[in-house]
Amino acid sequence: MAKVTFIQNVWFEYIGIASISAFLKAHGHETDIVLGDTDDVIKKIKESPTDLIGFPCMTIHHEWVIECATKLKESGVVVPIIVGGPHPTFFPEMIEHPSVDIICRGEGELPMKGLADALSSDNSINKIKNFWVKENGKIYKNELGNLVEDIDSLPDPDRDLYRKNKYFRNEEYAQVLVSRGCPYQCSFCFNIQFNKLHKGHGKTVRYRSADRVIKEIKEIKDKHGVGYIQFIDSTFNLNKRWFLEFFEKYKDELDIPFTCNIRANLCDERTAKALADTGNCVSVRFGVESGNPRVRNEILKKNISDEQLIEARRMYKKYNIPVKIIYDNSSKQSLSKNIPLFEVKFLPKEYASPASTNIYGDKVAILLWEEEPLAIVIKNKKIADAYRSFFSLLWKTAKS
Ligand code: B12
Ligand code: SF4
Repeated sequence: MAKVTFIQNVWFEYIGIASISAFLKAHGHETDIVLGDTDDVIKKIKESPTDLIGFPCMTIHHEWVIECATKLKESGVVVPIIVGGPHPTFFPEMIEHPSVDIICRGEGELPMKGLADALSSDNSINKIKNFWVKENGKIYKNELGNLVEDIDSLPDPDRDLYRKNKYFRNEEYAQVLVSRGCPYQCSFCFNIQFNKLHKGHGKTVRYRSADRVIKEIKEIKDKHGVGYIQFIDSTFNLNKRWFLEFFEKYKDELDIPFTCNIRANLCDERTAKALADTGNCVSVRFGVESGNPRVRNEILKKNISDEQLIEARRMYKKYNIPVKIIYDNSSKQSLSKNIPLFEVKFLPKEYASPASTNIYGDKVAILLWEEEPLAIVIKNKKIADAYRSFFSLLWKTAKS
């Protein structure tokens, strides 16, 4: 048995980490999580020693992850440090940093079990798929394994991991994931690169069964008193048959308010009615990204027309379901000009988040908050690095 401790400075329940934790526990390992800034982390790791330290890492966090890993090593921590999540998936060269021992590309459940098994039996760790491993100065760049084909075979996310902490204990809402993957090719989203990376490694779009999700929601309601669900799947209405079956069951078996993310071009009367019939749909969210159809479709490759957005909005209005849209602040004028059905409240510029910014090596799509949106593809690594630091700074400033 090995003990794995996850570390993050974001006070948020990550479903990916909760899923890895559940898988490790199901295979006899122990898990823990430490949340806080670097000093808290060092103190807590010293108080409660572990066999392996794991950091989840989005691009926006990569500088902090390196800083914290470095300070952990400097403080005398000798257990391996592994980093997983979107950033090392697309920037595996993160392994070159002296404080990082292993990086994980793509899904983490199976490889983390392999690593925990190896650590508890003193077996070699340098052949585990999805990992790049540094050992005695040499880097082993292992190939990707297949994506988990049947995601129902994974245990439900380990909510106790976070909810044993008093910060999360009384949290009334929970995020729930019903699927993995998206087949669309929006240029600013990680899915296009994720799908390319996993070509030949199994189906990227996968669903849990409707019954399994209903069971999970009942359990978190009973065990953790959850009274509000946010479905975090990027595109909930991809599979119409699944969607209709799921909400039919939701209507019959659950009485909990929820929100979900959908794609406007996939909306129709039946699916809007199915949501309304549950009596619990608080709102749906969809990505408009830009009010300017040229920016939306030619640059961001969203592939959704103004007419489809307007029709989706009309449909939800008919069924009394509020719509929240995701768009870039800069498109204020073109949004209200082209898509008059939306009643939009704009946040001041200071609140704009770099949500529409994604940096994957030379495949960068950045929206700047100008009067008119400006999308740039950066091929030069130095400029990409500068933008990365800029957005990281923006995030730090927003936090403080
Ligand atoms: C839900 C979500 C959120 C939620 C919560 C995050 C959460 N619960 O995980 C919220 C709303 C908070 C959020 C916020 C943001 N998000 Co977000 N989010 C997502 C979303 C839609 C789903 C995440 C998820 O649960 N996936 C399913 C699980 C199973 O997969 P996973 O998280 O990737 O984890 C697996 C692997 O990555 C790996 N893994 C992950 N961590 C680790 C750690 C170790 C040690 C190992 C071995 C493996 C490993 O194993 C996991 C299990 O297989 C993703 C897109 C997506 N579909 O994944 C974007 C995504 C992760 N978000 C993204 C971004 C940009 C953000 C924001 C920066 C947006 C903003 N400007 O505010 C903020 C950051 C806030 C913060 N300070 O952390 C980007 C990240 C891109 C990048 N290059 O880093 C993504 C990929 C979407 C995109 N635009 O392309 N997000
Ligand atoms: S539809 Fe949403 S999740 Fe799918 S590729 Fe586009 S932005 Fe990403």
